[in-house]
Amino acid sequence: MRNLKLLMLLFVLSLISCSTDSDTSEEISKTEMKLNPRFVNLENTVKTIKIPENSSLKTTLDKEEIHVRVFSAEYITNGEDGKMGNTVFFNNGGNKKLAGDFLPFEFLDESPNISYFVDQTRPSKDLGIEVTTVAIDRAMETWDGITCSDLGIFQYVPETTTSTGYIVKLVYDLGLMATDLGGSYEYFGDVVHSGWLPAEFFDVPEIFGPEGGSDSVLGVTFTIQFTDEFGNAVDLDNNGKYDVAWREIYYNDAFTWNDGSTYDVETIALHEAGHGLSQAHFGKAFLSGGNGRLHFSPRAVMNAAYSGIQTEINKTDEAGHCSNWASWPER
Ligand SMILES: [Ca+2]
Ligand SMILES: [Ca+2]
Ligand SMILES: [Ca+2]
Ligand SMILES: [Zn+2]
Repeated sequence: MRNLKLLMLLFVLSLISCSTDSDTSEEISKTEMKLNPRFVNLENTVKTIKIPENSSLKTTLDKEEIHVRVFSAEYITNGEDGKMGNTVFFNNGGNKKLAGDFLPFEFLDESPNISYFVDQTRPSKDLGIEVTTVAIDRAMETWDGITCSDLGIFQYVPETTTSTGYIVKLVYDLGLMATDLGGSYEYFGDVVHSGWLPAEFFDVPEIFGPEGGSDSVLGVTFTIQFTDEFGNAVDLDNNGKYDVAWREIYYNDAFTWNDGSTYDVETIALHEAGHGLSQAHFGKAFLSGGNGRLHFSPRAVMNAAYSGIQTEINKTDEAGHCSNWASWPER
């Protein structure tokens, strides 16, 4: 009986302490934000691209051309209004989270080293193309500088001089966007920074959802994968991952961009280049207080929303990078 009384007392005390906690502690009022990836059907995305002269695929396949299609999109938000970045899979009927990765011994450029290209035809409204290009170069060098991997990141010299962008051409050709923003179904490097696009692109509902993303999405990386002539995904190296042809990055010109302050080009370029190097979003997102701002635990370059300048690789970012690239190109 005495034990029961003691138990009751403890129970009441614990109730009191709980209610006190929820009034004063931010920990309790934090809400974890979780988003499931979206799965989208897009018809007629298979395109034939010319295999560049120096590509090992040209000799292996003994072909002039190869087929590609869009595999996924990963976008980062500005972290306001509780809106978080997400991943979209263009699976056409499937609803499985799939993984894609570069081929270690077959490639469209001249080596297993990672090539990149910065489009000079789509500058931001806020900064000169030379300023944003140097910021993107710094971001690429930061990933290259990680010592667990030897990516040998280099600047690709494309065979054609048209503007880059399978995606930007595709959305126009499919009638998903009214304005022709150029682009071409050609290879411009493993990781292509395709430049700044207007709000119209970031409001294409097939990619960014029914609400559109022009007021929340800062940048997006698309994965373009190899397919057979019928558009079926291929896994030429049999590693259980679909083969990535290249990745394509776009920045939202509806935001104001800066070099060294918010919204910082190098920070977003570092994040997008992380996707370019096969890394997914990482870190738990919390909504705290009433201001709709997202906070992350741990804070990392690969968080799904912007939370201020990050131009150095966080420990968890590095762990993710190394698990994927430490033994590249041997697997
Ligand atoms: Ca390469
Ligand atoms: Ca390195
Ligand atoms: Ca594969
Ligand atoms: Zn992202």
